[in-house]
Amino acid sequence: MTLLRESGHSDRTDTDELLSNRHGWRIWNDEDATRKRRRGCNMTGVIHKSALTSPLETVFQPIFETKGGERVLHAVESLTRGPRGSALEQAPMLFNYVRRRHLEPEVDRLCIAQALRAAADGGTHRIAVNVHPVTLASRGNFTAFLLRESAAAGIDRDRLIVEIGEQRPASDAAAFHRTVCSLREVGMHIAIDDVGSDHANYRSVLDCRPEYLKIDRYFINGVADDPARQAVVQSICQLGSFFDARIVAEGVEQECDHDQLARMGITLFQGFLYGRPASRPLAFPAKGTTLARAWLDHATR
Ligand SMILES: [Ca+2]
Repeated sequence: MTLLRESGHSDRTDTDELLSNRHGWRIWNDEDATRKRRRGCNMTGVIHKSALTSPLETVFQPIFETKGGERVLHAVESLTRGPRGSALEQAPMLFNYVRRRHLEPEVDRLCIAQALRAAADGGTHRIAVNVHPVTLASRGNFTAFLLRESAAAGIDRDRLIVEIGEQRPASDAAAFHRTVCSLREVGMHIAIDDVGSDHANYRSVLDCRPEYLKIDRYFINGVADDPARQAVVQSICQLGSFFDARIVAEGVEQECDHDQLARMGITLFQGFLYGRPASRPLAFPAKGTTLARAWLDHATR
């Protein structure tokens, strides 16, 4: 994959125009980039994979577990932001673009490699990385890639959680299934992301037998005052119980929602209430009631 800036370009689409906003960063696969150069496009600021002082930024957000009245760090999820100041800075815009250009396998791998390097400075908590289903079904051995990158970062494989998003199902279901099985065989953990939203469905739960179900924030925000949301959350909890999967509440921002979710038996929480994404995972203490505060202090520094 190549990340680059270009100028003097004549065949822009609306999307291209959007992406050329301000700093003009665009993401190309290598084939397209080569074709552009052959056509004499004037390109500057090329950054190759081998020289990744990447314009993509990795941040981490904690997932806390409540245990005996304490909040213990269970995992950190690595998140990616696009080039700062560009139209792609926010993750939804970045990954919408990536999906439109069918660059999921390349960008997912880039983000994961970068995240594992950034997370390499110790700790025993788990590290969650995000992948698209199509990445798991793509050519190239994704499990081998993940083993290689985690080993290079000195991160034990059983600390890794692979969060499978639901934006677009993989067309090659058999290849997808093989990769999920091989990830599990080597000791990695599987999570289904944003359960309840978009394409998220029970088929993924059946096919992946995940160890985690992450409930989409849509159902979490306002759950304290909404019996309908409570019913949805309860049904996902029951599903998790049947499959022996742990439930993670995503996007928790209100103390009252936290309390309601805790009453419903949820013990894993992620959201601004506990910690905003931060650029570096600290060397976290294994547990401690002040951990959430320490994270917040760090994140807002
Ligand atoms: Ca996720």
